Amino acid sequence: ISYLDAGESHGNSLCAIIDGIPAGLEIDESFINHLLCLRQSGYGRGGRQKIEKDKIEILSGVRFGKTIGSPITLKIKNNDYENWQDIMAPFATYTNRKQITKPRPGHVDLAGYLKYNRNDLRDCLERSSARQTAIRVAVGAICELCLKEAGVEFYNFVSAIGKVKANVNYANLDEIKNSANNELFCPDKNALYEMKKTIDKAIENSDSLGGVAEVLISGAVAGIGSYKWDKKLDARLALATMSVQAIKAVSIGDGIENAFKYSSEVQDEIYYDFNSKEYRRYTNRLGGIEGGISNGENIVIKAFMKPIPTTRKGLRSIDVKTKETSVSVYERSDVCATSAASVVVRAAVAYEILNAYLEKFGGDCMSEFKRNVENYKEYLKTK
Ligand code: EPS
Repeated sequence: ISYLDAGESHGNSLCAIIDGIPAGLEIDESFINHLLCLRQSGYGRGGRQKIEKDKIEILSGVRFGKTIGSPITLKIKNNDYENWQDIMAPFATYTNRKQITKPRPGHVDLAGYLKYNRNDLRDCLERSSARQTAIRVAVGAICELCLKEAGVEFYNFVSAIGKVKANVNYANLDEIKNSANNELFCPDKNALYEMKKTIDKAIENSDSLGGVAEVLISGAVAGIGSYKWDKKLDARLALATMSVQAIKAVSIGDGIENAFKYSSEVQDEIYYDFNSKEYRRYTNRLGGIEGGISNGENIVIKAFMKPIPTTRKGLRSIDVKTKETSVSVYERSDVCATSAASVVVRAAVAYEILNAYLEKFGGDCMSEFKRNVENYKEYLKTK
């Protein structure tokens, strides 16, 4: 499958066209809208979320509630467009209202200004804004619906905000699932309290915070991915994760901590489960992928998010028109969006997992896809 998405943060709407989703997939709009709503929530979000109420509109590729094999067109309206039409409509008459000339360190402003030869930094920040992630979540939700039918489930949560780290029990899927009900999607209630306090402090100091957003995937069969460098599952998940705004590092399982340990403290030892007829591991420190191929354990992806670059107090910068030293411009912004990022990373990796599944199992239609997955699961029990 592939998709292309478009839309400016304060433009008319966000949209995407997805190609290659098998025919016959039942589209549960409420599931897509649930994930859109989850992405909009989270302690530390900014004023924009009070304006938007993201809701999916499907313009093509679905009839009587099911996909028909043709490209699926998705749209999410930007409510805020109403307040920006005079400068964001494609043929608006020129005015320098809200023109930006003082780039924010850490944002795309300056690099985009140089690359695309614009005069107004708004031309660059509009597309790179994390508003884009709303449509990505909708694409990921459709991928998830398809994978759900093959027994694959996705869970997103937050394991750190700034210096506050959560104690996560990866074996307790219920605890991880329930974390979606609290304000930061954190499975550790004690850490949640401290996380909120540290966000309050950032608000007080006109600063911002990042954190660690995680995704756990259960039910993925062993054998997804490949030896080949660009087909390796971990490489593809890393690409998807790093493409999410403000994510600056990624690990599969304990990838980062493992670099500082002995091998005996890292590798996941193997046993055979005679009941389920599966090869299992005593631990899952490698996050379910070995040699670029899934091993049947839960796949765990950790995304490390830097603090949002837009801060009320600003940072030293220059005015690109005058070259005079100045302070970066303040645009309304979130203080911490790590919980939102966990929903976005979930969507980004769902797309990659579905692609890897379709490569292995084929799938012009859902019945073919599911039959091939089931046959393979039976085969695995004979090994
Ligand atoms: C963003 C700036 C803010 C965020 C936005 C990402 O937008 P605005 O300037 O309209 O207040 O709220 O994120 C979203 C709109 C969203 O839906 O996640 C940025 O500069 O990246």
